[in-house]
Amino acid sequence: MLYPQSNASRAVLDLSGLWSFRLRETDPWRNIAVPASYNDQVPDPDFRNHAGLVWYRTKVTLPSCFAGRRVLLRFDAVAHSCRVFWNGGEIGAHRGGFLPFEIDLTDRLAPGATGEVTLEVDNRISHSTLPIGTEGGTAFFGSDNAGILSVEAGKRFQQERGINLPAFDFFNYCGINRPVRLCILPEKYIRDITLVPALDGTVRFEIDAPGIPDGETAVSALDAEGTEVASARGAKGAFRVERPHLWEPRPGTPYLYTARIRAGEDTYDLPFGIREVKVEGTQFLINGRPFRFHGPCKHEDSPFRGRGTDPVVNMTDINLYHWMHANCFRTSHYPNAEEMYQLCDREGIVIVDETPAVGMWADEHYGWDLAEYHAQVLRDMIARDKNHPCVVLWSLGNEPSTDTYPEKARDYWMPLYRLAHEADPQNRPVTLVGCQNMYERDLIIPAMDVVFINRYYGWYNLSGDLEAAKFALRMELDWWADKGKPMVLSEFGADTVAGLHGAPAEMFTEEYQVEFYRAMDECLDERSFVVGEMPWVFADFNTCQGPMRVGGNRKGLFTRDRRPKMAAHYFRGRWEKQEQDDRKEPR
Ligand code: GCB
Repeated sequence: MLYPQSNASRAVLDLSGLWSFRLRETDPWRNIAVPASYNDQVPDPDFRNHAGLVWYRTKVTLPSCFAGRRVLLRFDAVAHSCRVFWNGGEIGAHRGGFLPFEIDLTDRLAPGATGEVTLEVDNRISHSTLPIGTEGGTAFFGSDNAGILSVEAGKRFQQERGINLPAFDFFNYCGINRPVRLCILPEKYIRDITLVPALDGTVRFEIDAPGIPDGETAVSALDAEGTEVASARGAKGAFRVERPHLWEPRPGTPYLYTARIRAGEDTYDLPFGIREVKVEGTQFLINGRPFRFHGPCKHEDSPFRGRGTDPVVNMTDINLYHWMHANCFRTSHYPNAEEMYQLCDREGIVIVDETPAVGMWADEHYGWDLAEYHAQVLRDMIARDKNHPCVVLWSLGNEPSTDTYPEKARDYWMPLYRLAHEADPQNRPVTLVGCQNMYERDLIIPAMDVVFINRYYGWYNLSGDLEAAKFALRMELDWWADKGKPMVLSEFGADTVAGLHGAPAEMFTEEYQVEFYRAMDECLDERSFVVGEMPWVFADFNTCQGPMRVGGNRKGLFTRDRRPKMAAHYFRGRWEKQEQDDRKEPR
């Protein structure tokens, strides 16, 4: 699905602003800002902790100058599922809170007329949503005191009120988290574009424009100055850019071309980069050169907006990545807003794109009926993000159980692994992010193109003892060393209260966070098959309440309002040096 665009043949009307909102069907309507999570916009625990349906409503007018045009109502993301009503009648529904969907309003909204759109949004999480809710089981953190009569009764009490606790460690921010727009297009229009660039400048293309003859379809490639450098006719084929400027994941060099597509009356400008991603032996290659991932994982989380999209927050965050000399992040634990990928295309930051399959750590989860829906989400994510040069790797999910029933895990994940390869026209490498577990029993994580493992030696285990943590990590790395795969330490971190200091360094102090990273890095630097480190996490973030969380998850290198802790300075120095080394001689 193409991102909305205003150009010579298309217009976009942004429906951001104040909408009417209510938590219960019987409540009076009140104001709420869109796009943003609703949870933090009202200082009322009902808003923060609500589990169930909520309603949004607004008026939509189509200016009369758009007579004869096709009109699509596009939602970039509504968490977690919703039904859409037009003037009271249901016109569509969508499952999943992190990917876009659109509804055709052409026959419903006449030029010059006004209609009313109402959304019934469901934020409940369960065994059939991604991410996963507990359905009365153990929350992500905290003791479940299984078997104690009164505690079990308390859990049933929660469940009867529709409350499933998140089986994941981030706040269940919900609502219309991303922009809503009216897209006004020619009656027959370009529905999708696929580009597959190669290093020699050849770009294969396919244009999906239903009802428009191939003869009326063409593409021209423009360089960064807007000069045409290649062209081709037809809906499918290839063009060749001579002496191409490559898209490189380095600040200042992510060269972007534009594919200007024409089909009938419609036109669409799609930025693209020429770059190649490959795994060879224990190396991850971008444009044939070994690439080392260094950048913290990232949540969509900020004060006031919750998980709501904000271009200023995005820009600030990416500039902090540049400040740290970070070159990548993982969209932990769901596909991010499309604006972020556009920004990273332009800024040369690499993205590992992850589905919202998080919280599948319960041993029994392979018995749930999720595989088909998971496959759909994976397909949709790839369809949305396939053309972005910044996306170099797909992540099928985060930290599922893979060691209790290794065969069941294999039967669940391998079809998804194959699907990701088939669905991606650029055939990027695929991974699944592994939990700290009995890795020697695991059949799945070692089978991925790149091994991504999350480890908390020195934090959740061997707590406070960094010598023991190093000993254990080295022992594990020995085990991975002969698997012949590139590896990334895809999470490691320590909760740190900004401003809390200690000599000697103890857990939760800024000094401990730095010592922790220094200790882990010492082990990683000894291994050439380790091609990256992704500290957990970029910034402190909001999460569910629990005895191990004081005002959210504090493992940020930055506070939630983006002030650097000492560890941010540590990585800034380390990654600047790595950046210089990488420039000098490829490993
Ligand atoms: C993990 C999870 C991440 C958590 C993190 C933590 O392994 O992947 O979602 O937030 O640990 O801080 O515990």
